[in-house]
Amino acid sequence: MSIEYDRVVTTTTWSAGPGCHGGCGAKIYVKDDKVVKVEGDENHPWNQGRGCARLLAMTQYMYHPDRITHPLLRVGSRGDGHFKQISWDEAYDIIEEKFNKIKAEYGAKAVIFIQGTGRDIGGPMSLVAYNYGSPNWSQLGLGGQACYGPRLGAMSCVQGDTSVADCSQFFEKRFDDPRYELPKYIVVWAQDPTTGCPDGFYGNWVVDCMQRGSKLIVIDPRQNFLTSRAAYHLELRPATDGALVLGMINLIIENEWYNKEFVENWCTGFEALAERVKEYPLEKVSSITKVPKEIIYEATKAYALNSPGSAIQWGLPVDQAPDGVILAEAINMLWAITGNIDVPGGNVIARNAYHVSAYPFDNYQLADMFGEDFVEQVVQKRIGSDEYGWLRKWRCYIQPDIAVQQMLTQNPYPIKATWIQTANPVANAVDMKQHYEALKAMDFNVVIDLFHNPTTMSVADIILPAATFAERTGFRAWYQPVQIIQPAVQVGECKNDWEIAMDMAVRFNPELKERFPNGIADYMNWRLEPTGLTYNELAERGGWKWGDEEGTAWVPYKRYEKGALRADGKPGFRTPSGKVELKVSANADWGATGKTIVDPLPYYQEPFESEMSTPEVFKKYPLVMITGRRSAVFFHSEHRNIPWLRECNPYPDVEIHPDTARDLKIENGEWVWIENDRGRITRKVKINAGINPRTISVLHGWWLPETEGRSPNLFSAWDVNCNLIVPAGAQSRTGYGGNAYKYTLVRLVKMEEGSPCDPPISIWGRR
Ligand SMILES: Nc1nc2c(c(=O)[nH]1)N[C@H]1C(S)=C(S)[C@@H](COP(=O)(O)OP(=O)(O)OC[C@H]3O[C@@H](n4cnc5c(=O)[nH]c(N)nc54)[C@H](O)[C@@H]3O)O[C@H]1N2
Ligand SMILES: Nc1nc2c(c(=O)[nH]1)N[C@H]1C(S)=C(S)[C@@H](COP(=O)(O)OP(=O)(O)OC[C@H]3O[C@@H](n4cnc5c(=O)[nH]c(N)nc54)[C@H](O)[C@@H]3O)O[C@H]1N2
Ligand SMILES: [Mo]
Repeated sequence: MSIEYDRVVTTTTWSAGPGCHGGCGAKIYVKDDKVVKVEGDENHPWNQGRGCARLLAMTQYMYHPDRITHPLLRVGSRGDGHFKQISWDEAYDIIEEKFNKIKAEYGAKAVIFIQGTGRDIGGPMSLVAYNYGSPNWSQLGLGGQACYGPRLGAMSCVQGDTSVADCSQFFEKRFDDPRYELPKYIVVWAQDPTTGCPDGFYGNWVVDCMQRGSKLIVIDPRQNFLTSRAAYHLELRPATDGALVLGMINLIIENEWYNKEFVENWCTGFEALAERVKEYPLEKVSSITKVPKEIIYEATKAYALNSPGSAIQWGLPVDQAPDGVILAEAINMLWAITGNIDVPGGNVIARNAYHVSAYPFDNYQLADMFGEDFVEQVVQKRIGSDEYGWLRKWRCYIQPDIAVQQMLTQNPYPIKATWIQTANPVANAVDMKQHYEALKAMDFNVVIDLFHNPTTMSVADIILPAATFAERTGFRAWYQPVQIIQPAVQVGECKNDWEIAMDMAVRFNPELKERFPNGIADYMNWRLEPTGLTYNELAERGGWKWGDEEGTAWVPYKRYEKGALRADGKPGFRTPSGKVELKVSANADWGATGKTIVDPLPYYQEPFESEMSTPEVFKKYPLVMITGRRSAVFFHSEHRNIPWLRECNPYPDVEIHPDTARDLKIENGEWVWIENDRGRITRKVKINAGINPRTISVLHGWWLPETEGRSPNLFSAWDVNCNLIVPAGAQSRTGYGGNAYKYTLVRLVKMEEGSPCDPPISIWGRR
């Protein structure tokens, strides 16, 4: 398509727009100060010109008639949809007054700061929280904090560092770098990378590797683009990955397919692990997982005998398995005993270049900014920290399942207000009704968003309009490279999230103004300091800097031999023993209060509700519902209002196998109820032979922006959103991981005429 434009701005996608975890280089075409087209930047080493549907639809997103472009104050009662436009100063005054009143009466910890997924909000949001004085911030509603946190924590305990599949992403010349070797096999474990590009990993890198010769082993209960091209597809019963991995480790040890040199020199606890996995012989594992024995055997052998030099790339269902942390530890051990840590084509250690991070402060930086006492207070007072050792030691979030209970009971101390920035908990939280009630119980909720949604409509008292990535400055530091976000245009009065955070942080702590007199410009330069460049200097050199100084912690490979990983500069790993721990000493610390005891060796835990653990419930609800596999056109609850994107997936549907449809006498395209004891939702049937007959799959995050937003309808969220029937309650012993996102038991019921969304209103013809 040829378009007229007067300038092109190159930038990095992170935060509002595509929604994702970012990283792509993008080109923004501007005409008369309006964006007319957005596409991938062909010069950017990350995505090399490619761009997803959500990036291409940016113009519809930015200039959508429903976009909120001014601060809004609720004027009617909550839920009736009446808001009035106010100025930024008025909005800030009201928030300052309300928050300070709460602080005076209940203490600053009575305000919870709530973010959504891995956008760039962690740093700025913690800036507001800590300058206000509250230790409490988190992803409220993300039961068990079950998104990447469990995997990151598990790796930090087992090997002291994060690893990712080596797709050459640590080299600027990418596949052409002479140090690089292609993975022989890539095990894609519970991930659909080409759809989601999650967690700093550009999914199409897997395809790039396949095109160059890597073979795939995919572990997924549903067929997709990658399973159809895999050498082995292990179509397991959902949430039984824990049994599978222990069975694989057992096979590898039994057959001596492991890497003796690496195990002897760099691991501890091998004998204990070998003993434990004997409890998982092939026969048993096959009967738990429903994967045929031969396939488990052959796939394990292919991976092990092509190692070192094969990689595992894993996804969200690992965290969301019944004990996500333990499963993640076990998978980490699998790549360790095969010698795949930090070798070309293996699971390469992933440190941020120059250790720059846009994300939360570590305790050292916190102490520098607020003093040791404050750090101690943050760590001790954080909700859930007396129960779970991890919250004190490792991650700075509060435990979200305990937090929602505390909002409802006001025990052990009152929670009175929330600050919600980049999150839509009423449409995304596990057991959304409970979260809706908890937020309604608050005296005051601030929401910073771009559109109305079920959360803004039902609980927001003030809404602040956020800018898209195309309208703002920022930087992205997630592995490689360190790169900046540059504004192309301004839309309405929308503001950069970082600026909003800094504005409020300064109001709560005027001293911050002395430290950062130029606001976020100074703040960013402070964060970017280790690169030796300022924001403006990065802009001048094209927008990014690649860290490639041999011998540093951020340059591969075999850093454990070079002494590049540990603070003391000695060879080895950043664990207490200096080795990869196959019997995990850190697990003992997680339950340091004595409330939780965590086994140092991996084990399998059956879902709390399943055909094996609760056969009577299974009789009533014989289908396993997988929720939230990613859709390329939606990001969580977003984009249902973007015509180009909604057209690709117009209805909230449910994928079911043809045999299941036949048994239930259900036709393709028919509307059905999906129900369990928690309630029921409605969906349109989409028959898919690529899903197991006893499993159904639905997308999460659904609401219908074209329907009535005011309570009680709330954009039909109560009718179509699966989190109404996904139960809450973290089951993982560490407080991290778990929840039935991928294995809720349900049944399908044929619907009588006149469903609440039969047919939903077509939105692309509306305006
Ligand atoms: N059933 C089920 N539920 C799930 C999941 C699942 O697999 N199944 N996945 C879970 C997971 S892994 C996660 S991480 C959570 C995600 O949960 P959330 O991150 O809360 O999900 P979003 O729907 O993307 O909500 C983000 C909100 O922030 C707004 N927003 C987007 N970008 C920006 C920005 O840059 N600034 C501001 N101020 N606002 C912005 C959007 O308009 C939207 O309203 O959902 C969880 N929920
Ligand atoms: N377009 C788009 N991209 C996204 C998001 C989005 O909403 N939209 N969300 C982002 C976020 S916050 C996250 S956390 C990531 C998540 O993205 P991923 O890590 O890829 O996770 P999912 O999409 O939940 O599931 C991946 C695959 O696991 C399979 N699966 C389901 N249950 C099981 C199981 O029990 N075992 C195994 N082995 N496989 C299972 C599903 O069928 C699916 O193919 O995506 C991110 N990227
Ligand atoms: Mo996530």
